[in-house]
Amino acid sequence: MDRDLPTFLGLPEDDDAAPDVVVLPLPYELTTSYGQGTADGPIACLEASAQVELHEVLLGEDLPAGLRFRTETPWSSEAGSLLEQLDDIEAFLRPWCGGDVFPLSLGGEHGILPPMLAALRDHPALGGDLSRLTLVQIDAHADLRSELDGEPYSHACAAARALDLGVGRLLQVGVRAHSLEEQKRIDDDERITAWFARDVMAPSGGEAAWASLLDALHALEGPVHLTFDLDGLDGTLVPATGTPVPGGLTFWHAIQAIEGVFSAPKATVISADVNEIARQADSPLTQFTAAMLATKIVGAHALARREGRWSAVGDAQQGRRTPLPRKTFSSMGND
Ligand SMILES: [Mn+2]
Repeated sequence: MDRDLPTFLGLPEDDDAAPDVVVLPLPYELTTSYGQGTADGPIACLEASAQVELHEVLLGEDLPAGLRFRTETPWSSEAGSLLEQLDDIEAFLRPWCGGDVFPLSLGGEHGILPPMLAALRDHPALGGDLSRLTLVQIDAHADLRSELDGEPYSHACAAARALDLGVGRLLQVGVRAHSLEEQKRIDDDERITAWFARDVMAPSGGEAAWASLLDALHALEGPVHLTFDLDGLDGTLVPATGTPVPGGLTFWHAIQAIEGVFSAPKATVISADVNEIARQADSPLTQFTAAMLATKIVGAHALARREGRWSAVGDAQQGRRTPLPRKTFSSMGND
C-alpha cells in the first residue's frame, strides 16, 4: 500500500490487521456535466480529514474509538470504456462487501453508485437479492433520468440505474433540481419516496416536514446503503462540487439525517458513500465539509456497532445463499 497517501483522519493504520472500517477512494470522473474536478476530490477529502476533530459526541470518546481503520489505495483503471470502468469499480469494491467490514466510499462522480450496489449484491445481509436493500439518497438532483446526452450511465441517471438493478426502496432527501420525466418517475414508481428541499427546508412548515422525514428514517427496516451527494447540502457549503445548488440542507440537517439513518432500530446501514467531492482551491471548505460528513458517518457506524445494530448483519449470514450468476456492466451495452 502506498503510504505517501493520506490516511482517513490522519490516523496511523496497521496494514496487517483486518480493518473494521475501510475507506475507499473512487476518483472516477467520466460523465460530470457541468463543473469538473471530482477525480481529485477523494484525496482532497482525505487530506482535509486530518484537520477534523476526532472527538465524537455520540460516543463520548475520540475516534477511532477502538475500531481499526484502513484507507485503501485509490481505485484506478486503464479500461477504455465507461462500462468497463464500472466493472472495474465493482471488482475494486467487492472484496470489502463481505459483511465484516464497513465500507465507506469517497467519490468521484455519482456514476459510481450502480457498481457500488452491484458489488453489494452478494453481501450476507442481501444474499444476492438487492430488493432487500433500501437506498437513502441525499442529493439536490433526483438522478432518475433514463439518459443524459445519450448516456444511460451518466451521474444524472445513477438512481434510475440503481432501481434497474433491483433496489427495493429509494428514499430521496433534498431534491430541488429535477425534470418532469423525473417527477413522473417519482410519482409512478412505488419504490420511491422523495423528500423535496422545498418542503423540508421551507421557511413556513419546513420544521414539521423535516420531523416527518426523521420519523420515516427511524422507521426504516433491513439493510440500507446511504449515498450522500455533496450537492444535497446548500451550495454555499460546497461551492466546488460539480453542480452546487442553492436551497439545500444545512450542515445540521445533514447531521440529523445521517444520525437518523444509523440509529433506526430495525435497520442496518451496511455501506455508505460521500460523492461528488471536488477540491476547492481558494478555501478548504468543500473538501473539509465532505470530511466532516465522512467522519460523522463513521462515528454513527461506531455507535451502531456499540448498540448492536451491526451484529445483525452477521446473524443474517445464516441465510446466506450461493451468489447468483450475474451480468457485468460491459455486457449490458455497446459502449
Ligand atoms: Mn447525484
